[in-house]
Amino acid sequence: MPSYEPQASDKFTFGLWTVGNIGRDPFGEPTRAPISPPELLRLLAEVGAWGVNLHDNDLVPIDATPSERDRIVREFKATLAETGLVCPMATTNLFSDPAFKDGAFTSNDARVRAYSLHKTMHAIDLGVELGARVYVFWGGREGAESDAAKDPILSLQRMRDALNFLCQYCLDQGYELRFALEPKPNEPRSDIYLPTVGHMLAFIETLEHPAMVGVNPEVAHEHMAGLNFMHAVAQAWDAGKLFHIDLNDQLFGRYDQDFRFGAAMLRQAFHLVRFLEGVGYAGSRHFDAHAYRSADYGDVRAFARGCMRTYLILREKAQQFAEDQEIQALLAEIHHQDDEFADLDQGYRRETAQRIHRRAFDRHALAARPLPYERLDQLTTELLLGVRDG
Ligand code: GCO
Ligand code: MN
Ligand code: MN
Repeated sequence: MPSYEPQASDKFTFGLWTVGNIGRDPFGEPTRAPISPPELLRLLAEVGAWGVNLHDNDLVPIDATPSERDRIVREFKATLAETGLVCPMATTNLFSDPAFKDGAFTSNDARVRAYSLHKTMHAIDLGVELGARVYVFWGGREGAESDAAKDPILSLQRMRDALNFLCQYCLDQGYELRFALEPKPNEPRSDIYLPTVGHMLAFIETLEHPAMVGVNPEVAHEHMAGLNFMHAVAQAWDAGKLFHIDLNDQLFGRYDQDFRFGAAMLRQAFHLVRFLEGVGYAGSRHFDAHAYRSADYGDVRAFARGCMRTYLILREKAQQFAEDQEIQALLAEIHHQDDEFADLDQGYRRETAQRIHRRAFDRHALAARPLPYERLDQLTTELLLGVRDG
């Protein structure tokens, strides 16, 4: 029986805000006492995580003085060194403080937009100081409840201006940082601009430094929109834009759940892991999830271990899928080689066009070709249920 112990090479990371979540929800007060960032690092090291990510204010309170900030950061760096954890990603909290009640970069108030740049530049400095190479932008409040209040074109322009400004700031400082934009369709706003991975990918191409900018897709966010997360990730990968990923779980049509990875839609999680491992995704596998509100810190540890363990079990299942002779024989049958059309993947050529233009096709023969997807999918189910183990 494999141990499913996480290794550094798995690049499993958690946000300070994930294991540090205190179980507050819109209807109820916290169920867990807060624990300090150094204690959270020790918890993460104990469960076997490789790294930690943070918002500026997960570590440094928003009202800290410069000398308090320096002391907190010094202590945190010492605990990183003590635990061996790395900090590969950082981000800005542009949603908690009431100043951001109408968003940050898209706020209708120019002073709020300027403050957002100020706060993000400081947070970028902090991230770089901690060794981050990816900087995430989640525009939680970049949206609206009333379309009478905010202009979507102007908001997109403001978002673009802010990202151009901050890309240029990083270039100016000589920071080697890549930006990963994280779409979400709603919550906490009624509608958030750039709601899905597809929207974000299109938007990135309108920036001044598109090569510096990619996406940070999150399972829960595409599920909230009723979309296939793996397909979104595949499109990001195809565009060379999968800079980071937020793993958690979420049922369609529910509130923003942030469940433990694989807790709700296991088949989707399997195909996602099979995809990531298949293409050789080499970035962080970041869990942006939190334990149930009913959990104590013992159960929070079980939650964190569970995220990683499920990923590793699904990775093994993906390997099994790739080695299963019956499954592979079915796949070979489905993707059978057709020599007459082998040149189709070389794109347009006049001869190919003329040949295909002239050729007669037997539609009935095409339609009669068997596609044993039922058998294939049932074998996948049985593999996941553990009844195909040799
Ligand atoms: C959410 C988001 C956030 C972001 C985080 C990092 O739904 O609240 O997923 O957790 O990922 O702010 O930018
Ligand atoms: Mn989320
Ligand atoms: Mn997220």
